[in-house]
Amino acid sequence: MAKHPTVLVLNGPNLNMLGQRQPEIYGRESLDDIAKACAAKAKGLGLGLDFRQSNHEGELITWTQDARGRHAGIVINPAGYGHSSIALLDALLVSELPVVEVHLSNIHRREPFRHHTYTSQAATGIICGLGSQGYLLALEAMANLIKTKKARA
Ligand code: CA2
Repeated sequence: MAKHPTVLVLNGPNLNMLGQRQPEIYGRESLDDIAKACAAKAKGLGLGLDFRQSNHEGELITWTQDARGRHAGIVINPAGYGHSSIALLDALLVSELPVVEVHLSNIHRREPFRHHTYTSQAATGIICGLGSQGYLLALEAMANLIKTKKARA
């Protein structure tokens, strides 16, 4: 593992469109803006960061599988796959890493089909409705989870 523990931040389908459509729901920032804010936050927390996005379920699953032994935790905005993918849930469980799930919007104030996510079953915590700040809060929570895990080991 690298000198600093690293966190894998995964972003699911369509999040590459952030800032270009539906700003009233998802805000005006691009995913690149969020990646930069996460990099600064991770640095301040003494963490390394690997920030990725894919529109492909299989790619997200492979990255999740590969995280074991390489990363200390996973922050994930599974986007639409959170509501549909048992395979992504299985990969998160197989990773045996601490997981924090993030959603930009408050999924509980939206359509009923967004209220449930399979992936949250693998998550220690979920943050939703706070826009891009949710990613930064998730990194803070992850830093604590990693520290606590080390203290217990
Ligand atoms: O609120 C979130 O972060 C979501 O994970 C975003 C997903 C949605 O399916 C989840 O229910 C909640 C959608 C991501 C789509 O992102 C877009 C960004 C800009 C324009 C259009 C879609």
